[in-house]
Amino acid sequence: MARRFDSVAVLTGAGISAESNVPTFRGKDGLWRQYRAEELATPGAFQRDPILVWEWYDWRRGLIASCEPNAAHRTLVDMETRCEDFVLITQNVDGLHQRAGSSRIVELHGNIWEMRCTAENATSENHDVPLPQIPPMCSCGAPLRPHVVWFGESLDPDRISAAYRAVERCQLMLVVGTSAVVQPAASLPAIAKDSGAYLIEVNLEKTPLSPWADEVILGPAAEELPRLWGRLKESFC
Ligand code: BJW
Repeated sequence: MARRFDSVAVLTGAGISAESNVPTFRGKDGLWRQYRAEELATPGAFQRDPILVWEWYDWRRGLIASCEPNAAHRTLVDMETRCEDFVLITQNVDGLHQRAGSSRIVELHGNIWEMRCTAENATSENHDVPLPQIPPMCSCGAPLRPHVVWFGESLDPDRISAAYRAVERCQLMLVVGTSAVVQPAASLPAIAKDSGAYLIEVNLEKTPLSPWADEVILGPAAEELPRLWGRLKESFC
């Protein structure tokens, strides 16, 4: 590859953690009991039935706690180490990028290991698995909620601004393991492309983003990302 990339942005979704055995949202394993994410990851669902929603998160926290980062997560650590202007934007809440060793991360949809008081909005870290009490309660007496972004909720303005800045200036954007249907994250690659970036998508299947990509690599991220890195290394930063 003759191009040189001094600035790199990466967008990841649930597919990058699939080979760590974290279920994706929209795949065949994307259902918990009979529910889809769209039915549980909403403020309305939490208002109607906080116990049901917390049971879902408790189940996911238990699963994620037993999972390890995979070769795709580790490849992104290598890229970050090699490149001064590197931003990893993730929609994932599982914390596996941090556990792999990534540090320049924008967590667009929050983190499953953080909770927020529904009365005072104070946030706290919590790694209890399983949760001793559902719903977990704040010391002020109000229920806690997961500190994540649900459908219909706004993303943290500082985080989405950081993501926009990264995609507007990057020369290379990698999009890994996302169905590219959930906004505003799904629009980030198009912004990068419009700003002149070279766009590479890695996914098991084509997505609405694929027609815009300069390269679409079909295959599992834990195999394809290390292979892609082997090819890109010389063009990096
Ligand atoms: C592999 C693989 C392997 C598998 N290797 N690949 C504009 C138009 C229309 C609607 C909207 C709009 N703007 C906003 C909206 C509304 C809504 C939205 O986008 N709806 C769409 C569904 C249409 N967006 C919002 O509400 C957002 N808020 C917002 O925009 O506020 C302002 C506003 C509100 C309302 C109206 C207008 C403006 C908030 C979105 C929050 C999303 N939250 C969740 C839950 C987070 C907490 C939690 O985890 O519990 O985020 S939903 C869920 O989807 C989660 C994910 O981060 C997100 C994306 O999913 P992802 O990562 O792409 O996973 P999958 O499962 O979909 O895909 C996996 C992919 O991996 C697949 O492609 C596989 O092929 C692939 N794969 N194995 C490589 N081994």
